[in-house]
Amino acid sequence: MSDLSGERLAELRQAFDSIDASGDGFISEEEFLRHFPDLPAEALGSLEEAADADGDGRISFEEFVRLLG
Ligand SMILES: [Ca+2]
Repeated sequence: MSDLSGERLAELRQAFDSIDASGDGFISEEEFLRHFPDLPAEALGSLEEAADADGDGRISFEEFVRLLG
C-alpha cells in the first residue's frame, strides 16, 4: 500500500476505527460528521473529493491512509 512504518499505520488504523462507528470498514459522511461535528460542510466536501479516490461516497482505509499517511 505504501512505505509507511508499521507504527504510523497502526496509528492510522486506530484513528480510522474510532471514526468508523459501524465497523464496516468504511467511513461514511455521516460517521465523519459524528466524529467531527464542527467540520463545515464545505471542508467535508473537499475532504471527500480529495480522499474518495473511487468516488463511492465513503472512505476506505486505503483511501484514508493515502490522505493522511
Ligand atoms: Ca462505517
